[in-house]
Amino acid sequence: MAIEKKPEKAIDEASLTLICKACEDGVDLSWDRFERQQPQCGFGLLGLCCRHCSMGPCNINPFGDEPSVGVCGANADTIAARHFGRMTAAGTAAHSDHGRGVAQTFLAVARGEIKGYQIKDEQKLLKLAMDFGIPIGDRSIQDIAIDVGEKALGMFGQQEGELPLLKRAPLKRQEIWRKLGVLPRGIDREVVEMMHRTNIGVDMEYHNIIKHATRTALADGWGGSMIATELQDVMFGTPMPLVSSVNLGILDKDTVNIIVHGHEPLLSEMIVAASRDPELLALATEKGAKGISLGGICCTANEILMRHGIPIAGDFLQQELAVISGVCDAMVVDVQCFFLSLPSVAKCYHTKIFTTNVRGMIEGAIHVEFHEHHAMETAKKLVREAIENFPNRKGGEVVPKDKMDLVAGFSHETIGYMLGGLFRASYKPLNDNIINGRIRGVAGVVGCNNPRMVPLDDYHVKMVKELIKHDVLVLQTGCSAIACAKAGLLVPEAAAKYAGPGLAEVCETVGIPPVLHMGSCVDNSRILMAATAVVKEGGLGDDLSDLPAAGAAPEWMSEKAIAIGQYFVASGIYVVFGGSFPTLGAKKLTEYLFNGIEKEVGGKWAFESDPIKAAHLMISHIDAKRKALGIDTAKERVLLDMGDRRALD
Ligand code: BF8
Ligand code: SF4
Repeated sequence: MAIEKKPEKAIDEASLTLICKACEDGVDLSWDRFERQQPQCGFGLLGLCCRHCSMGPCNINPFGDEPSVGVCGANADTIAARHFGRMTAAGTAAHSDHGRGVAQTFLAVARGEIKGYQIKDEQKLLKLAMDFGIPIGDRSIQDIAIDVGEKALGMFGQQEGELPLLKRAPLKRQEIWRKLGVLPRGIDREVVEMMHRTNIGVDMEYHNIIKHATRTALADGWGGSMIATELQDVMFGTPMPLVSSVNLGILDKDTVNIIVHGHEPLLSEMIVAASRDPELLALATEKGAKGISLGGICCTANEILMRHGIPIAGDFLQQELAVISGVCDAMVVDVQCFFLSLPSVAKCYHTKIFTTNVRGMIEGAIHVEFHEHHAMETAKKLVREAIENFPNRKGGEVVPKDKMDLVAGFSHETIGYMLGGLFRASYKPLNDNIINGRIRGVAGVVGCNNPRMVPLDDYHVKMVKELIKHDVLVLQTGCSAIACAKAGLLVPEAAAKYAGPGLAEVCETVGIPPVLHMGSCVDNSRILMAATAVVKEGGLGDDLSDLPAAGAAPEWMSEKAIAIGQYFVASGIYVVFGGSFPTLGAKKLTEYLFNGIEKEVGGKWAFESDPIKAAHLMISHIDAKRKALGIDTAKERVLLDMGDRRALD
């Protein structure tokens, strides 16, 4: 039985309309399944359940009574730390396997082995080559690209030394990592070692387990994820600011609607091209449709939004709602963050669910396997399938009216151009505005949705509004960016409406929103690069941990979020999570993650279930950093030169 109409499930009208329709149609949604899981296992929620061997499962009593240890003797801190370590490994593996796929395709493109992809951003390729120590001279782009591809692919299986992109971090940060012994040697190696250490009877000392979680997470943020972002930009183009729209109202009753959902842009880039193919457009007309509309869900959405302005249909928990509209003719998924429920939801309508990646199959879906060697062929096949399915709509479709404009496309390079001027990319104006206090600090707000957190998006939107109201510039990725876009925070006009006077002034002068969309979850590496650019610009300390900056994943649910949080903490950033936190039952471990670890890496974790309080934890941290930098009271300390003034005028 589906739930009754429960308006408290979402804050946007489009979702509410379709949640209501699901209810009328008797279709189960994630919120229904979540309710049926209640009460959830308290041991699991607190990180006190272990099933790493068949002497277990073992649970630890959270109230200090027996049992206080598992059969092997592992206590609460060991069990929760092992769990945390494995979550970090899984998250790192997900981002990095994505990165590996991109690197393999890139290398094949560079070698001329596959058609359909190209090298679009040569400048970025050359920059990457320099960071890899690859000679440029008068070598051809193709030769350089082959070396870059081989080097990138080699990072996954590298066994010794240090991953090369960690050299992008401020020198002081690199020294901290080196001294602690957490510089990752190779991406796969750290993931494998994390799995080894968390086996029964290996690493039982929670500091030591977390130390390796740090090494593993760094292999994600400054390794696998960064490779994914960089090579995708080289192949598909580095994003530039553009305008588009968001929410389920982007579906169009009169056109063929194709939703791409998942993470890797290798296929979705081709679907964008295929959806514009004249033959397929003619076929759509023949079938009675007025064209082909493409929309995205989750990070695939962010990828094709950032580079092509393709509208976003929704965030993580809107995936079922897109099908429930009755006008989604095909949903194409690749890897990560889709529900097994999709084919059963689709049964009530006409939607065809396609899986495309051998790593991500769903019972009941149609599998059309994607290989980059036949990328366009597969993309055209999928678009054709959607068109052929258009006449099969069952009637009773509901397309919500609600959609919102947004501006996206803020790579760390374009932030430099937007703020520094078209001919002189620079972070100086941003630094100056942080130093003079117009911008109080910078916050990265990222991550998922979670039916634990109702209404949908509420925590994201409340937190981000509170941050910008207090002059904190917000950088976003993932579903959090989609949530805030739906609420109208990603348009320049949001500055006057929601931002504090200092931030609003800067945004209005430059013409940017107070909330900048930086892409998908692997693109959190862009935030690392932006933060590094701020440090390197000068005037705000000499390490990432000196910056008046903080991070958050308000409605997180995926293991990927733990990996991201840990690499931000390990990079010196204060990170707040909402909803739940996976170690709360382990007191010493939690105290270490929330406090002790700061002495080692400069960053630390926090958990706060109230969005306003969480925003103020971040603001207090930002203020403490301002004080430490001596910029807490000084206003207008820095005199702008004429170039800066022109850039700001
Ligand atoms: O990788 S934010 S729900 S879509 S895990 Fe998934 Fe979470 Fe969305 Fe992007 Ni990221
Ligand atoms: Fe229990 Fe230890 Fe086995 Fe975990 S590893 S299930 S705590 S015996």
